[in-house]
Amino acid sequence: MANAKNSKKKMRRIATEEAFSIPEVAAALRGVARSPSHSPDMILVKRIYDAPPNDKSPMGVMKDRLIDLEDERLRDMDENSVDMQILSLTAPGVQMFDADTATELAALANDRLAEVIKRHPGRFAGLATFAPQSPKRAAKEMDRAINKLKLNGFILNSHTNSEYLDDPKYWPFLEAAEALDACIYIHPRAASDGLAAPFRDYGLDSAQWGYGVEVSTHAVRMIVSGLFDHFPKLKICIGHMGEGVHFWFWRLDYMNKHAQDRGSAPKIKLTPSEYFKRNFVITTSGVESPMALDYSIKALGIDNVMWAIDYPYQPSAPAVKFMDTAPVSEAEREKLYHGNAERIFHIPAAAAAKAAGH
Ligand code: 1DF
Ligand code: MN
Repeated sequence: MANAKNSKKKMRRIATEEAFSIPEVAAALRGVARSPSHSPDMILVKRIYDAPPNDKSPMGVMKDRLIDLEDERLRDMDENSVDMQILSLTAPGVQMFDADTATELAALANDRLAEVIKRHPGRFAGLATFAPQSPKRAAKEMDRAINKLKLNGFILNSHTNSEYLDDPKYWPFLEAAEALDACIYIHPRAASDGLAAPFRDYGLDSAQWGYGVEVSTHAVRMIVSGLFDHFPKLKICIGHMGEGVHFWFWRLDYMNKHAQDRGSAPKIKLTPSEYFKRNFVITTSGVESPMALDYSIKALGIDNVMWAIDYPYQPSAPAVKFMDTAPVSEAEREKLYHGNAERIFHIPAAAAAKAAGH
């Protein structure tokens, strides 16, 4: 009924790139932090998982904020009227561990995720993690995560040991994700070995610049390799306003054709921008620019953009303010805030969830 109270009711807010961890994964990352790895991920891994005990710096307290699911996090959500966070195991996930450790910890993280969702119906959904180091076991875990744990999709932190998803060795789990109709969110980690050197200075390793270069390169490799001719229904999500990929549509399409004609790129059925519009969705995580949002909606369509905060790495209040004040119609805001996330991640609409007693 459209009374005054209802018309003032806040739009449902579903935040789609929200990070968490579990103590066991944090402990294993502390082991990585003390290992001789040269990955540029080590800069962040050391700062968060091997912080001195009384480090009260923003990164020093980050581990606690990641592991907390039901205390400060829920208060922050309540204070900002964030109805739901779609949780994902934070970067680099299990991708710096050996295959057996990664497979075991992925299953444990997924179990914990399913438990917390059950304890707080309507407040959390979850993207399952998996170990790309062991593609066949990853495909099995994907099946368990969707069919048994009822999770909502998958998270992958870009490259694994500097290899990308266009490598056919990873295809068993892409086939699984496609068959399960479950979207894979490709989240950043620091650049792969071959890309890494210029990102080691000036804080370029992570969110300032390196993350975007790493994930946009990953997405473009997938597209121009012809991967989506093998998996036409595979859905991939990328954050940070699409990591800039769609800014390059015209040039990508034009130059890919030349690369194909020269024989340096495989022949593919569609243009790169057509694959991006068909197989990708994006989120606004960590990009609160109305101009970038406007371009993204025009380039990709209103059905392909979802709101995100990137809690706890980014504060919730400005992300909410950005979406509350974005220059779009109310019908468009509904899609950005929750409608598209409900469709892509198979989350019951609020009314349906209530009727089912959640
Ligand atoms: C940072 C940013 C760290 C994002 C993240 O996970 C992360 C950061 C380790 O600023 O250090 O997910 N982000 O998505 O922008
Ligand atoms: Mn993030």
